Amino acid sequence: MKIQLINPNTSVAMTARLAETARPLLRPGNQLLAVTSSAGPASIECHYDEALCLPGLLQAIRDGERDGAEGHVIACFGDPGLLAAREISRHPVIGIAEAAMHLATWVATGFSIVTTLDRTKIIARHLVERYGFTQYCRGIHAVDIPVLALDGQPQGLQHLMHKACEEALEHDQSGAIVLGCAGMSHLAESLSGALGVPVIDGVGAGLKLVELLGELKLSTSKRGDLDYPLAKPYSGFLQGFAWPRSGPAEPRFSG
Ligand code: 5HY
Repeated sequence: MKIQLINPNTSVAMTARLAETARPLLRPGNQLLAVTSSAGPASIECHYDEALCLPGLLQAIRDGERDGAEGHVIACFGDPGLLAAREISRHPVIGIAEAAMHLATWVATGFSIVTTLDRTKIIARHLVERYGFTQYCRGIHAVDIPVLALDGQPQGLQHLMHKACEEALEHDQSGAIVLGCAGMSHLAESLSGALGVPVIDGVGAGLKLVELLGELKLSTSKRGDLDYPLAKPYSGFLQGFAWPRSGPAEPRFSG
């Protein structure tokens, strides 16, 4: 199974680190296609960034389908464009925030999210509410480091994250941590060992869930609202995004 891991921000260095952490998790025989969005913001840290990362992300999904991907992981904690991505693929598409939150509820009755900037906590809060995890999420905390600065401080970051997670567990009386940024992915295992609680990285979680859905032969339903988009003209610089550009990527399901 070919699984596409999409970093919807344009940091190639971050994609490389995500791929390094994710690749060892793959089941033997499966293949990882790690890609960086070719257009959009350098990092996704507000609603504006989220909105403008979408064309690049959706283009990457189209390209991935063309290249034989049989599942996609959207590696950004805001789960940008998740439902639109599902509309243009019949394969499983998983967002890392939804993946991590689901897993957290299976290993603890309450979890805390630790993310990057104070400002982006609201994006995580909106997702918690949309996914119906309000009764499980006991708190959302930030280390106040911009996404792209996560790369620059490997030593300091481990220490800072450890302290933030410890405080979150104590303050929220929670039993698990959900990492609130794809760029924290490589820290999950060491933090889990140091804190003695499950620390869940959505990138690994998303990848394993795509594998699971693939093995169970469960694909995105094309009945109802997740069917392929309706054909119509798009104008201006989005003209090329009109569906179908050259017919659906996959035959339509009849059911
Ligand atoms: C992420 N932004 O996972 C997020 C989440 C964040 O560029 N990749 C980004 O705000 O920390």
